[in-house]
Amino acid sequence: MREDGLDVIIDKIGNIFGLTGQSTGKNPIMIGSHIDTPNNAGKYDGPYGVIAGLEVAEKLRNHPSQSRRPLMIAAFTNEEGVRFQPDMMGSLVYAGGLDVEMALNARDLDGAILRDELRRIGYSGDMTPGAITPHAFLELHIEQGPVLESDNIQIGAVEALQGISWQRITIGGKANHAGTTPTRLRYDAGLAAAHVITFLRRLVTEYSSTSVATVGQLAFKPNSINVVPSQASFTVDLRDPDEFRLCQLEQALDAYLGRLAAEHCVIVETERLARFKPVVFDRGLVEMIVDSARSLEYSVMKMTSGAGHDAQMIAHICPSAMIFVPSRNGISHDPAEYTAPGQLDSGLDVLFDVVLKIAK
Ligand code: HGY
Ligand code: MN
Ligand code: MN
Repeated sequence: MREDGLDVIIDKIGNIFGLTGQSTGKNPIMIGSHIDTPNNAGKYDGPYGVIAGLEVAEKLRNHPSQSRRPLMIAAFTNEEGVRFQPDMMGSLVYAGGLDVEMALNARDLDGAILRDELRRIGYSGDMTPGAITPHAFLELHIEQGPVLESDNIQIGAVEALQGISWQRITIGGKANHAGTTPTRLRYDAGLAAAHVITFLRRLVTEYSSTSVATVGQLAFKPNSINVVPSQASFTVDLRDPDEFRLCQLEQALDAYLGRLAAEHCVIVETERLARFKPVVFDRGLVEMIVDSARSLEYSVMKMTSGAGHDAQMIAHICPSAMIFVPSRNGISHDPAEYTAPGQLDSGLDVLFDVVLKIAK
């Protein structure tokens, strides 16, 4: 950002912003995404939207109709929420959905505190999160799913984003010898966890085709080959585009955990890690994206995002929308994540055209 001559400011949660042309004194058009990833993931999810912002700033700098609005390129902190929860943390704090001091107290599984880690890497900034209200927010992002590729569509005009519920479940059983303990005398936390995982798949399969459930992280204690697990700690990620259905999934899981505790004589504790309602993006911006794609002769479709994004948070403080480009084989959050250069360019073309429209 500095090499491109942007004024760089860092806020208290480590969000990185590059500003141009703020002399007009108007609220900026914000373009951005995130530069963090899950462990062992791809290289497009996030960085594509930030680098595209730099490209737009570059193209606008030399553009005859110099943007009549400042640009604010954003790289939000900890969008993935893999190390510190909740996810979309930087944009959530920026949008006023989470107190910055509370967020800075987040701890990772090794006990490291976010506040100290930001200081250690030199991104504990001074700017108050939310101090600059964007005029509009656009996030260019890979789809991370199979829809655009399978429908052979070049651009996604994202009109909505599904709700997300994250929790950590800790099941307490009783450690005992793997050889001498008869089955009927076991309080096996590992077995109980396995029941929850298969219950969740049954739940979403039987309940609704739009619901998904994921247990992505699981750890046993004492985690020894010859000891019945005394503890199983795992995460549950529930999603659905409809808030009512998402609540029903959460309640069904809660009721199941109550029955499980009784039947297996184990202790079940839950900790909420993140909870975001579905979001509908700004209709006017979505139509602009459709019009720009069509005028650039790209095929385009409106769609709902299955993944969480920073736009989900910034939508609470200004008109926001997203532009998707296809993901090869619908793969993401994996090193196999890939989008071809021509596809990346088409997304940038549409983003630039929409920014010009908004600036006018
Ligand atoms: O979990 C998500 O959907 C996003 O990638 N953080
Ligand atoms: Mn992302
Ligand atoms: Mn991601």
